[in-house]
Amino acid sequence: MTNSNRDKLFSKPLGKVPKFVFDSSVVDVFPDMIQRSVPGYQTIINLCGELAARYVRPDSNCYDLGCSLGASSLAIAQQIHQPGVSILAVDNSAAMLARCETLLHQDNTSQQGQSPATIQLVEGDICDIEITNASLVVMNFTLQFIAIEKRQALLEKIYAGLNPGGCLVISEKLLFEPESVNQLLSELHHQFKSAQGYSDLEISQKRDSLENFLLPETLETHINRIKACGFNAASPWFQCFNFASLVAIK
Ligand code: GEK
Repeated sequence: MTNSNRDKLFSKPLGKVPKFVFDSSVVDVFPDMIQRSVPGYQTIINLCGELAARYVRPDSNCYDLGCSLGASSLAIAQQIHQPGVSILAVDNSAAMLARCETLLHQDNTSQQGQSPATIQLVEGDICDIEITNASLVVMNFTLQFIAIEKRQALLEKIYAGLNPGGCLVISEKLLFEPESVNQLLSELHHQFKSAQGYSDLEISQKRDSLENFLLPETLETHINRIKACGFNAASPWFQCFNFASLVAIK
């Protein structure tokens, strides 16, 4: 995931800011954009590898839902030593998957394919794909882009496709109550982005672009939904400002 171009997509005044899309201009800067926008991103990706080491079983599937450039899939693959494991990396952006394929090929060459797991790229909507025989499902910063009314059905499908003892990771931007706390954590996130070199103009235009597209919910809403699907246990394991990662075990 190196050689990323610097994200300057929102650096010039855009007038009416267009709705965010995962197109080739985003793909070109994506690793830089996500590292400088999501506090704790790399920690969360690394943890997916640790969880893979614990939960992935031989002859099972892992799903990376909203895989973008495959960061989570690679972290998972590096920790898998069992035979017969397929990692299905799913995204509905053709531009993302095309770049992901190139990066996976480079990684495979540089690391000489050390993992016995295979990574298969699947172009599709995560709400439409089948999930079967899964020992690990990760959804890092993707559920937030799914229409709220589709989230329960998606979680139920994941639950049904996980084998007993299987693990689900959901990482999201969160909403907080009361509004005073939400405001504080948003401001701390803003401060984080400033410290990463984003100008106030970039931060505010990006926020406008994501308005009504990235739809955060409270931690309580996420936990209640996860439990309503039947998961035995669910807990946040990481939080930095208004970003968190949750783990749930079937
Ligand atoms: C990472 N997980 O680097 N079906 C499939 N993919 C979707 C859908 C959908 N309905 N909606 C959005 N996406 C990655 C980062 S980025 C997060 C995930 C971010 C895809 C979209 O194309 C994009 O690649 C990804 O979800 C979200 O750990 O940009 O903030």
